[in-house]
Amino acid sequence: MTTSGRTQVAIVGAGPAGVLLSHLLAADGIESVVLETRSEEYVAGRIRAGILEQSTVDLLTEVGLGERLAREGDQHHGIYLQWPGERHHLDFVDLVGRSVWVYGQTEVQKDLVLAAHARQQQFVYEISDTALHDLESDRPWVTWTDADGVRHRLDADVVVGCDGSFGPSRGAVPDEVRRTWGRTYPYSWLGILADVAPSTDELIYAWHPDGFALHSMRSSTVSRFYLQVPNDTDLADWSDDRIWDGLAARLGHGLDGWELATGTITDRSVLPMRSFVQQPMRHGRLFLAGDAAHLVPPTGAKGLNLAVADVALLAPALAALLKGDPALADAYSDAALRRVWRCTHFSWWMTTMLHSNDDPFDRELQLSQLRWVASSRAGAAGLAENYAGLPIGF
Ligand code: RFL
Ligand code: PHB
Repeated sequence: MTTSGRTQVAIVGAGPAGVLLSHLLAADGIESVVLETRSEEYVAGRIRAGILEQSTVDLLTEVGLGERLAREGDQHHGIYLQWPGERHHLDFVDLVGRSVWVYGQTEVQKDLVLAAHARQQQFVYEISDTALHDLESDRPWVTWTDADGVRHRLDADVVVGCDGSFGPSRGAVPDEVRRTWGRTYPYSWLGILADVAPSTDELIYAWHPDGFALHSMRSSTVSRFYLQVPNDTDLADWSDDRIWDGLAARLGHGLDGWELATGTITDRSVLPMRSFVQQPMRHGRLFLAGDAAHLVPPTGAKGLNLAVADVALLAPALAALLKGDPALADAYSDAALRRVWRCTHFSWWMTTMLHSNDDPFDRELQLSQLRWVASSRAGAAGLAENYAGLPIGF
């Protein structure tokens, strides 16, 4: 048996891109249904990004999602850049007049889902076999199987693929239309979450011959750390002691009396590092947003912010399209890709500057680059402008 329904916008994926898009569309009086393979609890519990750009915070605040963020988020004026024997602070506010916020993606997702429930947003969780149909017509449709094995069909005016890097949407653009670029880096991140107060007031990005390390945080009692590890690293090879010793060495325990405090590790995982872009971000009545269209390595803290920027452009474009004006929808892909490529370059640049390898020539170039960024106002301002984020309309 197949049940059928109809909506204006069918959104595939209930990550931040999908749920924020449904929020922005609802504010414009546009109805949507959000379809998701995972359970609501699984999506809410995923540990991911930690840094919000100024324009992300501004947008969330403007659309009524900024209350807890203002209360619990932690505004950071900059970051520390470090290599053995030296730690330098870059003050983004001084350099470019913008700042960033520490507020986990988990918290953003909670705020989005609470607001979605309050407006009685229709979600369908735990679906399988999602398939997109007739995308080149004015009446595209989506099918899936629910948790009880029942097939469903949803007709829409527009389908938006917010289904991340493993969803079906990007592959629904025909091969002769889409163009892709990608890079897999020769290292991964081992990420941990620990019950310990941060040992720093702002994030530390550390170059070290043993590999990159990052000291981030989630709150005054929870810290987040990452270590560069080889691809295919087995977590079983990394005992708690090995993780803490690696972090202490790379983050400069003992440098000018600085100490790394340790605590109970509550989550650990190994993350591959990839860059990927697919364009165009629109084909017929299918639009792509967020990780469905592009991936960046996390060193620039851009993935979530790019997803937010995409839907900030897409929501008004779809609202206009559904009212008969296609101009913004026609311009969406080019407008979004301008920022996507800027962030793709910045994330690649931060990644290749900070991750060590065995090539002595690369090592000297990296150290020279780091010294330049830390000592030249022009170098520091370039990093600050990209990290704190360009305005949505850039
Ligand atoms: P998501 O969050 O992956 O959501 C996609 C959703 O689509 C669902 N899905 C399907 N639904 C229906 N049918 C199907 N066939 C489907 N297939 C998949 C998935 O289950 C999922 O729920 O993509 P979205 O919304 O585009 O959001 C992107 C962000 O999640 C991502 O870019 C960031 O997390 C990246 N990222 C960071 N971004 C930042 O801006 N700042 C950071 O500090 C930062 N740190 C990070 C990160 C990502 C990380 N990981 C785990 C990759 C740190 C890490 C460790
Ligand atoms: C995080 O806190 O998870 C985080 C922060 C900065 C990054 C990547 C991840 O560049």
